Amino acid sequence: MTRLVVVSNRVADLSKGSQSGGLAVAVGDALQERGGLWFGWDGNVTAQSRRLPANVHKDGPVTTVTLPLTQKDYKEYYLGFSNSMLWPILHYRLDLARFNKGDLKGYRRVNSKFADALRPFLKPDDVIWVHDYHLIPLAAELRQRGLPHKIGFFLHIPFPPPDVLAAAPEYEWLLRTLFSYDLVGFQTHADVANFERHVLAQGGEVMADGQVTAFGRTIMVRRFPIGIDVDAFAEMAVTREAREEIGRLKRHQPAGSHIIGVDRLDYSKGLPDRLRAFERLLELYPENHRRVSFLQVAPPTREDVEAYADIRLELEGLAGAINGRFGEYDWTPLQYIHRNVPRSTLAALFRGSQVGLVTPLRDGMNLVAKEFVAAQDEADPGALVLSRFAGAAEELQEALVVNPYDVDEVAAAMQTAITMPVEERRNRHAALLRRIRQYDAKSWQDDFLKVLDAVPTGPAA
Ligand code: ADQ
Repeated sequence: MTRLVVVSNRVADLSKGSQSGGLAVAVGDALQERGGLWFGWDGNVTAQSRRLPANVHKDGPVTTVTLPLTQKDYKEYYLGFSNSMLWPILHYRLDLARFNKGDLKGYRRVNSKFADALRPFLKPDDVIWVHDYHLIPLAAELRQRGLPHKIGFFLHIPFPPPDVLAAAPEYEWLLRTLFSYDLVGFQTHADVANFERHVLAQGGEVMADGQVTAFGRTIMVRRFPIGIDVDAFAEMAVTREAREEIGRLKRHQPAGSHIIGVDRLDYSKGLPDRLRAFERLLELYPENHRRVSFLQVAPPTREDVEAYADIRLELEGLAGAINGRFGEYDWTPLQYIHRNVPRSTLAALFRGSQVGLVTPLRDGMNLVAKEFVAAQDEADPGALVLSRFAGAAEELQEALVVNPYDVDEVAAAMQTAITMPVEERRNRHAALLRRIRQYDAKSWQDDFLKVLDAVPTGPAA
């Protein structure tokens, strides 16, 4: 089997095992199995502008190679083009996108630096798997250096239609660079369909078997909905420590039903609308007073980007207003935690809650929805309220699927979830559990790598 090289903006700590989520679980297994190399930013920002040597760390069959970013790279590539331009545009938030020519230069510069730094570590037969919006032009940079490797790309976040993405500066260049890959993977059918619209608008061709031709090159394009390690997450929810956590939750918040939300504090996650929907629940269905409590865990993220500071203030204001209006000396309707929480605690909190509230305005997939399902007690499961704009809604149709912008609809779905008979909860949960098992983290990475291994490499664009 050929060696796997994973490239992503950040490199996860594989030694943390089940404590790490997302990408670490999903690609960690493949790296361990095939042997491989994980390359990316080490998370440090240096004052020096001269290039520092990469840190190389070998742990069994896996080598990690990481680099710091300079202040300028951090500002332009990371905070600027990646997170103040691409992230909002790819989440359909043109109103929040901030364009700056210097940022675009920085984005190109860091992709070029990554290609230079990665090159000496590559062996002729390596298969390269690049992740996410920070690194869209990386394959084009590698091809410019004459590298003939098989290269796949997976986009973890949504891919919007031409009318939206065309607002990105150098939009055609960005699209063209995707054609330097051999395989491009998206989370959903909707994302693949959007990509095909771009291709047709460029005069390209879309074939029935997933092959797509444009800019003189044919590549494979497919959906690979990312999943979780269901058993590992479920196990975390039933340990002795987890049972104690659930006991504590119930003692401190003895209300009858617990609603839980867990998201990075990102404007794409729809948190202000979610809090307003909870307020509507208390207005429209007063029987929930003293009986329902809502815990929102929202750790800080990208606080150096302006739009993120704004949402924090908005959320704190809303949380205070709701508790001020409805709270009693012995009932706090809403708890808001602005911190990271160990994943084992999250698993316990999911299991101890009757309603999982996952209402992003836009999300590539949303793994929290799948984790909530995995953590439930099959005999007495909680119900999932899920935004139709989360990629997960394509698969998780047995959830209560809602429009997150319509706070009355979300409040009504919460009420349905709170009052749902156990039989219906069991049926819905069994169907959801089947779905998340059908295509889990392992199937996702196996499937992507199987398709990447099988695609022919075309001539470099
Ligand atoms: P994210 O936007 O980060 O990921 P998500 O898929 O929900 O969103 O994954 C978040 C992960 O972080 C989950 O595993 C969750 O348990 C964990 N987490 C959240 N809050 C936490 C807290 N307070 N403490 C500890 N852990 C916490 C991006 C895309 C998604 C896509 C994933 C994977 O935006 O759409 O599903 O990548 O492709």
